[in-house]
Amino acid sequence: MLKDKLGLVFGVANKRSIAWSIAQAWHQAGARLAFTYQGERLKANVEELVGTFGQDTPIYPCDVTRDEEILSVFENLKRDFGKLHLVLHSIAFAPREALEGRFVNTSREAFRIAHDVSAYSLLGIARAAQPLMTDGGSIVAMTYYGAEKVVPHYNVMGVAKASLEATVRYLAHDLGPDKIRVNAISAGPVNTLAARGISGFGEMLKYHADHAPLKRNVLPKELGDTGLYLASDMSSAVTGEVIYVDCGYNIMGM
Ligand code: NAD
Ligand code: 0WE
Repeated sequence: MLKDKLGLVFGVANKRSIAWSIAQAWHQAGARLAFTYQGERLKANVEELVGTFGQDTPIYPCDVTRDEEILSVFENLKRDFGKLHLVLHSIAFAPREALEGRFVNTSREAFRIAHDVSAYSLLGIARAAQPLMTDGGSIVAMTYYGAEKVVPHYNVMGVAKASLEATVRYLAHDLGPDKIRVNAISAGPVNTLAARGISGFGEMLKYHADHAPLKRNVLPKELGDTGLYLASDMSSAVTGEVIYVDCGYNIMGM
């Protein structure tokens, strides 16, 4: 379904990363992929994972808070691939203390960091990707229900995800004439590195499974399948959307 497509994946930290689930789906559908990693600490992990994709899989360092690192990724990609069809943005961060205390106590600095890493980065990446997406393309970002309803302790991340979702819509409008689609997947809770840093995450998974219509949690493979749909021509008239892949949790009123 993605034969001859070239893709770039942001946000693989380890094998549990949502980015890795979607990258596997894209790879199995025939796409050729490149990856970024956040810092030296994660380089070996990403190298080992992409080793299974063959030797010609480029990997580049990229801390998305640094403009010059985003630009350098796309300079390298221009040299290695020449063009680009698919981008996955699967990145979020807020300082830990902002996810623990009361929302009202969020500092200016924690607010800035959460929005810079989790929302602005999509815009910075989309701007740098656009000149390489000469055949059109698909940009996919990851979001969470805390963007629109209050999830206790998600705090400033919820506000940053609301910004990310609005950024998806404004980018979809702006890049639509270039045949570039921009969408987000709103995933139910998944036990990843980012999630395991949250106290009480185990109870959250159980609560979600108990209250979702399907009475279970989302599987990584199911996020991969939706990522594949959004990357492929199966979704050729879909842009600016937030697609819920949460076993139906978001439809419930009580
Ligand atoms: P993860 O820890 O595997 O992935 C988060 C990634 O963000 C990591 O690869 C990390 O390196 C990267 N990152 C953080 N700061 C960065 C920076 N400054 N520069 C570059 N990269 C940076 O966790 P995950 O759960 O796979 O998270 C991926 C995405 O999915 C996030 O946007 C998250 O909000 C979203 N999401 C997660 C869940 C969940 O329950 N796990 C649910 C819905 C949405
Ligand atoms: O987007 C996320 C989590 C993103 C995240 C995780 C961390 C942990 C370590 C962002 N920043 C940090 N900073 C750290 O220092 N999710 C959707 C998973 C998640 O996190 C929650 C959730 C859910 C769900 C936090 C509180 C309540 C629910």
